[in-house]
Formats: sequence, structure tokens, C-alpha cells
Amino acid sequence: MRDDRMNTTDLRHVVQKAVETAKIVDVHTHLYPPCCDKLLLRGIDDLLTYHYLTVETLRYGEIGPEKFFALPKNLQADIIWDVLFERRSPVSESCRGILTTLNSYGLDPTSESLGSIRTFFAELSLDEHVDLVLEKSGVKSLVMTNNPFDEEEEPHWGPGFIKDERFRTALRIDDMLNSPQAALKKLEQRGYNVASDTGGLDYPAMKKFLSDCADRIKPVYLAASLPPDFDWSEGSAGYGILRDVVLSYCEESGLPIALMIGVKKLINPVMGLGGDGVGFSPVEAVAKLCLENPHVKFLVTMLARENQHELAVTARKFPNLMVFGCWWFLNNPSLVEEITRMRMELLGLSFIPQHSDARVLDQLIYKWKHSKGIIADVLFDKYEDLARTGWQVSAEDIARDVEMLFSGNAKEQIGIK
Ligand code: HDL
Ligand code: ZN
Repeated sequence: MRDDRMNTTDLRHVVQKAVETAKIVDVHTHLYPPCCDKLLLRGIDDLLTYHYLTVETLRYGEIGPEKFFALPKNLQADIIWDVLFERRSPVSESCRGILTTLNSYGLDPTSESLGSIRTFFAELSLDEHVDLVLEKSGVKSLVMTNNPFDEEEEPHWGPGFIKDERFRTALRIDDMLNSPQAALKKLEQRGYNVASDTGGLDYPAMKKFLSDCADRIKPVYLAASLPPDFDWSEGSAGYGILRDVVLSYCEESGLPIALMIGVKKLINPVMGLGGDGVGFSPVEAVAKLCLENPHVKFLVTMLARENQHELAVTARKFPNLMVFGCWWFLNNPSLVEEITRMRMELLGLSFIPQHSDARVLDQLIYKWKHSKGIIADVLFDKYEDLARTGWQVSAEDIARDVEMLFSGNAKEQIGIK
């Protein structure tokens, strides 16, 4: 019988402290290391013009998308601040995130102007800013999204790109899976001997390309976002490439593959990055993938709320399936709580509860603060449930469990120390 008894107040305090101080491995972001300079978005204008807030602003119809996007970034930010903060209460999760972040810097937007907030950020050098945000957010290391076909990013792929251990790479292969012919053309332009006379897809050239990219940036996993109708069956779109190029490479290299399923690209193109939608996706495809590729490690997140229960049940059947994060439109308190509770009840501690998906450096602060608060509440409730059975967790037990959720499971999956 365990003898360390904690009363409810002590238990809540110990859980909150353990979660609050937990170091984080953030398995999915869109950030860049300091060597990429301007590619790394940071500061108040980048925070305000994050695509989550631009679409929320444009809903009020005070300005049209074309006119809005033609404005310089600072004027876009002025409009967003006026529409969503000055003339309405900033109750959405993306707006609240801005306020949480400013508050963490000791800035009070109710009394300070946007101008003085801009001055605060302008005085932070890039390296100081990165160090400050990683310290405040508790993120020890994060995984980027590295697309070999991104003309802005790819030129940075040299030894300096992977020098900073805090920024790990992920080889993002959406283009190869979702637009293979265009991808092959780009391979040809880069000097790959694409056997175009076959008329079909040149798998060996694609696999060589993957291997060469991996040699350059040392990814911790391969990644792709997939549409709601993603299907793993002979003859379906992308099936051959996924099977004979990507999964074959993952099996040989031992690299996991992260699949992010359920995005409907550009349902409203004029909104740009903010134009994507969500769709229900057959989880059966994930089950078949895991069944037929037992030696590949799958990291899977799905975008539709309605997919979450079946995905968690599927994960119970496949040890090579690690469910991660409350992705994108699910990263809202009500859904993070619902999904985390359900996952813990079905999977225990064998899942990765969250990733930030941060596109702007400072977002790490609010995305993790908000999620940590919810995950701590869920954990506390579960420990209370245990206590009612007579099972008392100790402070060491709690520290161990929290480490698994915020870094241990991730490190094991992506092979980092
Ligand atoms: O495809 C992805 O990685 C998504 O996360 C998109 O980048 C999306 O636009 C996003 O920013 N989600 O938070
Ligand atoms: Zn993302």
C-alpha cells in the first residue's frame, strides 16, 4: 500500500507545479533557427497578422481580403488590433493568446499603445528573443517543418541550419505525395535523372531525393498533411509513392512518419494560409497503414473533432501508432480538454497530448501556457479518481508521468535525447 498521502489541495499544487515547470519537446512547429533571420517570424506585427487572426478580422467585412492583403504588414496589424481588440472583446483563442503572450513580457495592452509594444520587440535581438521565448515557454527543443521545395527556406539548408540543437528538422513531403508530377519536374530541374520515358513516376529518383535531403538536414521524422479522403488502398492517389518511396525509406532509415490528416486545402483561396478547411476522414486508412507496415513508426494527428475517438481507439490496437496533438482548429480549450480526457481514459499516458504548431516565435508562450493549464486539470482529475480507489500517487509518480507527456514520449518517438 503506498503511504504518501496528499490531500486535494496538496495534490492540485503538486500537479500544477510539475506541469508548469515541465520541459517541453514540441513535435510540430513552423519556426526556424536564428540563422534563418527574417524567415523566423517574431514580434507583435507577426503575432497579429497570424492567419488565424486575419480571417477572424475579415469576417467583419469592414475591408475586403484583396485590399487587406495588399497593405504592408504593420497596417494589417493596425486594422486587426482595431477590429478585434479595440472595438470588440478579444474572446477568441487566437486573440486571447496575444494577450497571454504580451502579459508574459510584462506588457499591458490596455494601457500601452501598439507603438510602445512594437518598440519593446524592436529592442530584442534575434538571439535574445529566441532565448527569452524558449525560457518563458519551457520549450527545450522543437521540431520544424522543412519543405525541400520551399524556395525561401531550402537555400539555408547547410551545416549552420542544424547547428542549434534546440531546432530539430522534419522533412515535409506534401508536394511529393499530393502533387507528384510537379515534384518530379522540380527534381529534374535539380539534376536528378528522372526516367521520364517511363511516363509513370520515377520512384528510385524520388527515394534518392529523400535520402539526399535527409543527409542535408538530418530530420527526426518525415511528415505530410493529407486530405480528408486520404485512403490507403491499391490505386488510390499517392498510394504507390507512399508505399514504395516514403514508407520504404522510413523502414530502411528507421525514421518515423508524421501524418496530419483531414485538411481541405484552400476552400477559400483568397484567404491564403487562412483559407484551408477541415473534413472528416476515414480512420480505417490509418489502421490499414499501421497493420501493413508494422516496422514503421507512425505519428498521427487528425483535424476533425469527429475523428478523435476512433483514432484513439485505433491507437489502442497498434503500438506503432502514436497519436499527437490537438491540431489547428482543435487547439481551443474546450476541444483540448475533451480530447485529452478521452485520450487519457483510452490510452493512459501513451500519447503526445499537444504540439504548438507555432508559426511565430512568441506563440510558443501562449500555446503552451494555455495547453499546460488544461492538461494539468485533466491529470489532477485522473489522480483524484485514483485516490478514490485508494491509490495514492506520490510527487515522484506525478513528475514521472508529466515528463512522459511533455517530452518523454516525444523523445522516444523521434529518437532525441
Ligand atoms: O499543415 C500544417 O502543418 C498546418 O499546421 C498548417 O500549417 C496550418 O496552416 C497551421 O498553421 N495550423 O496551425
Ligand atoms: Zn503545422
